[in-house]
Amino acid sequence: MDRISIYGISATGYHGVFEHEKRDGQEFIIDVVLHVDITRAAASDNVLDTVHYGEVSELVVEQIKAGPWDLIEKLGSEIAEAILAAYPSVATIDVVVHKPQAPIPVPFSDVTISLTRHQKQHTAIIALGANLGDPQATLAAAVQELGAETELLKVSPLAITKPVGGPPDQPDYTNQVVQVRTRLSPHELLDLCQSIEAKHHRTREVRWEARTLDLDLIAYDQLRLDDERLTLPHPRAAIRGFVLAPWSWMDPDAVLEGQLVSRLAAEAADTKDIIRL
Ligand code: A4P
Ligand code: MG
Repeated sequence: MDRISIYGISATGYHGVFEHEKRDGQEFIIDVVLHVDITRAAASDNVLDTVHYGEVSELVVEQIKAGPWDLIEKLGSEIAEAILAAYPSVATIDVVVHKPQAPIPVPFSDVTISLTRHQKQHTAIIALGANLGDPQATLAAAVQELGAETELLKVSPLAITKPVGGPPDQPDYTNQVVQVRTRLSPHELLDLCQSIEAKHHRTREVRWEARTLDLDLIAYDQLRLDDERLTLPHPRAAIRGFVLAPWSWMDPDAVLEGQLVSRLAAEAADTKDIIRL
């Protein structure tokens, strides 16, 4: 994995076991190494596609000034957790906390703690659909390809469904839903879905036209998100029987935004025409 490293971020903090440390403060110096995929930023040359090192440095200073805590172990851990929470694309972070003015009664040049923390695992629901080529073979390959990059937790039975929206006279769809566990961020998971679509010759000309493969990210933990590339949960999932029915077969207790998926499936207009294979 690629790395972004920032060394020597410093600020006054009030951490320490002794009262005078909490009263007078002293300098803390932090090094952070972010393990993050920078391929997309390298291609786009756009700062929005990477982790902004200026913002990370400000977050580190905020943590130095927070607390105070007794131990630099705690400070290091707080820094790691704050950065992982703010930047889901950071897979792993290394943090070094230096406390060169620590109250040590012999000459020394520095004291440090070093720690490494990983991004938490996330659970996501992905819906697959195809109505061109050999849909069943394509879905089987796509599920395998998802499984190579994430941990497949559940895979639904296949559903044969009538096309909803789009140009008339399309073939019936085959739809399926999977649940995965992953350390990928929502956008990295969308990138993965789109790279698998591309591999199966997905083209985009007319909205909701027939397609060799569509992979939609339906839900990612309980995350709500709306930017130019990604809306979560998927904005139409709650009314689409072709998503809800296979999802409810796979997981009868599944919930989408507080609503039971099986109940939403029963209410969706297209559910009555769905055949379970
Ligand atoms: N995008 C935003 N949020 C998401 C998300 N949560 N997951 C953006 C995936 N993509 C998301 O998607 C268009 C853009 O939406 C992407 O560039 C992405 O950045 P797309 O895959 O190019 O186009 P699409 O799938 O045709 O659009 P959309 O709006 O997702 O379509 P729907 O609403 O999912 O409908 N009938 C049956 N029976 N079975 C089907 O599978 N599928 C559709 C597509 C219509 N009718 C169908 C089926
Ligand atoms: Mg799609």
